[in-house]
Amino acid sequence: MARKQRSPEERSIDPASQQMLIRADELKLETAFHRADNMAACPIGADGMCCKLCGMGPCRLTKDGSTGICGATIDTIQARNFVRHVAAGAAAHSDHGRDMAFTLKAVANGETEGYVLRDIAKLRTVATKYDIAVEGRSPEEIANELADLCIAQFGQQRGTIVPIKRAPAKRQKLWEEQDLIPRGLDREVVEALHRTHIGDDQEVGHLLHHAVRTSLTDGWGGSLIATDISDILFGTPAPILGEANLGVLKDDMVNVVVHGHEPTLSEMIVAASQDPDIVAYAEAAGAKGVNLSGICCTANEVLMRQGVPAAGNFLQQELAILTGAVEAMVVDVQCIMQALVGLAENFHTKVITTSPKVKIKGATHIEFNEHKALTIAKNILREAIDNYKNRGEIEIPNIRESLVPGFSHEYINYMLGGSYRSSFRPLNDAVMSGRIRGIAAIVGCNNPRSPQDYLHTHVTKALLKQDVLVVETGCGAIASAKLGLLLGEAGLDQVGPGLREICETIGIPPVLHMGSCVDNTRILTVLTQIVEEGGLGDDIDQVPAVGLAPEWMSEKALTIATYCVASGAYVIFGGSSPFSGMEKVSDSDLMLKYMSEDWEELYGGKLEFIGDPDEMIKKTLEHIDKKRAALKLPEYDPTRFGQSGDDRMIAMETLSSTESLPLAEQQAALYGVPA
Ligand code: XCC
Repeated sequence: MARKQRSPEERSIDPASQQMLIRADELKLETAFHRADNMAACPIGADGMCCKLCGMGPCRLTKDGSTGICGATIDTIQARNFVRHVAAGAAAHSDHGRDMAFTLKAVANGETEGYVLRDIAKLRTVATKYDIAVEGRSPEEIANELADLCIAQFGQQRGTIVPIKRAPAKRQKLWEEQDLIPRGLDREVVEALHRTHIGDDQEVGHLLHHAVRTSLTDGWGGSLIATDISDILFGTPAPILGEANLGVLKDDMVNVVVHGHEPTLSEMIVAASQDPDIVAYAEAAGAKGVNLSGICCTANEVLMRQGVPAAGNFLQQELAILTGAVEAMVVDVQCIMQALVGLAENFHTKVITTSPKVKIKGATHIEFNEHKALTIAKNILREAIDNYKNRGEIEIPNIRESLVPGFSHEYINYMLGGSYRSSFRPLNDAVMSGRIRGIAAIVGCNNPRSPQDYLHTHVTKALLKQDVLVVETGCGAIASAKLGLLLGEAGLDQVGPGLREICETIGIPPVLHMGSCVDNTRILTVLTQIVEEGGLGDDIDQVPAVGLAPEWMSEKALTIATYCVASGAYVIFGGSSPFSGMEKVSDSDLMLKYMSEDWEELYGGKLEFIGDPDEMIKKTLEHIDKKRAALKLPEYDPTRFGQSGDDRMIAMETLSSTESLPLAEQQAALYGVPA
């Protein structure tokens, strides 16, 4: 029997996506939205009660007390599956960091083509944090030593990884006491695989302890390395004007969409697209030039540094191809759907894989290597330009929104404190006074099982009204961008009075775009700096802050959740728990108990899965208020704020309405005194 298909409006709240979903139906083509409707999730897998770790199974467990053929209980199976998810996510992010470290090393040795050490200040700051001497040394010497130190973290066998020292002192001590500090990045991932092999670790608490240690190799290891080195090589982000949504594709230019996660190739494609030879080559092909845009986190990387527009988030990768206007989709690693190649066969679009780690059957493979980066980037663009003549009928939704991304923690520090006294003091003060009730980090993916962008933006908008400052990364940030929430003026009438006052005073949007998924480490850095500034506790678990991933789907998201919990954060994920089976068949659900009660006791943070977005909002505010009360901060009261910002707005309106009057009368009107 054919399964019920959702309408485009039920599949996405984004009008550009809806338009492309209608086009897909007209062309009788499938997308992830269609496949999600056609295939219900496997119920046993969805409950986390399937074990396929050996050849005696797969074992499908459905009742309390049932076990796998080896005798493994449901709890053990769920914990083992969780450890493997976390290890995969940590491996993905950390491997990204490893490649960045190798690139830094090659740049320092002058072995690459097209790269420079762009942010020397950040290079010196990071090096100093790791006790690398900087005075009297050339940037190349410092970069060489920093690269060696970063590379060594991966293969280190004993001791503790160095980047962990970036966490608050109290948190480091807690990790040390609980034997949680990773010994080496690769070692923990390998041990996670070993421990979950048939016949190894089978105690839930012991397995989860290693899941937490493995997750720390990501947040306070590989991802931190990836973010730092990206900034050193391509510049630390600062606010820049950009655009988002499918309407950024151009009907008269060669459209090249970069998709995946790593900035190394995409940054070179940006440079190559401006090369006069490439522009002339595109013009000779009858186009006005090359128009670059991005999808997923590669989009975030080039958006926040170069202002390259984002064509969309995870669920728009297929929709971009459906426009018929994409000459090449150039992919690197992670979140790339295999379906792209089959879909592209209905159009002229070339899917070009570039990573030595990722090939897709039917795609064109042009392997990237940093030693010939610019040459390879130009070759890829020539391939796209050659394809322009094959373009057929196109339909580009005329929908795009402006945004201001690029809020690195360095920029937040600068914008709050100014050039001469960069500081988080004003932010801490605003939280302490209650102008800002608390902070929410809303991050993560799209998931075709829920309406695209709805949960992200519903939760974001509700929290802004409650004076919660929102920081975002990944596909969640692109969702808010498309809705206009990442603009200074736009949407300020929809935020609470205290937060509005802050946004107007500093001149920031109510939602701060902090980058890609590896850049969740920027959020950890902000939280650490808030703690170090003083007044909001001496560890991250005391800060009135919550992390949310309402539309998560990737294993990396579970890893991020786990390192955030281990760092002290309350984390709320959308949907139901991928380990919810026991809840259904038994009164005791050990996994859920561990992730909430036990983790809260151990780390001060916890992970919960909440399907209802209004419940997510309620729990977020309750947690923020609980943390405010524990810090003895004034109870949140929106009526106390909003006067100064609004007065200024009224003053400006008064000024413009009295512009034609003599100065004395203008002043009289402004200050409400007789002329
Ligand atoms: Fe992938 Fe980073 Fe998720 Fe988006 S948000 S779907 S992981 S691209 Ni990280």
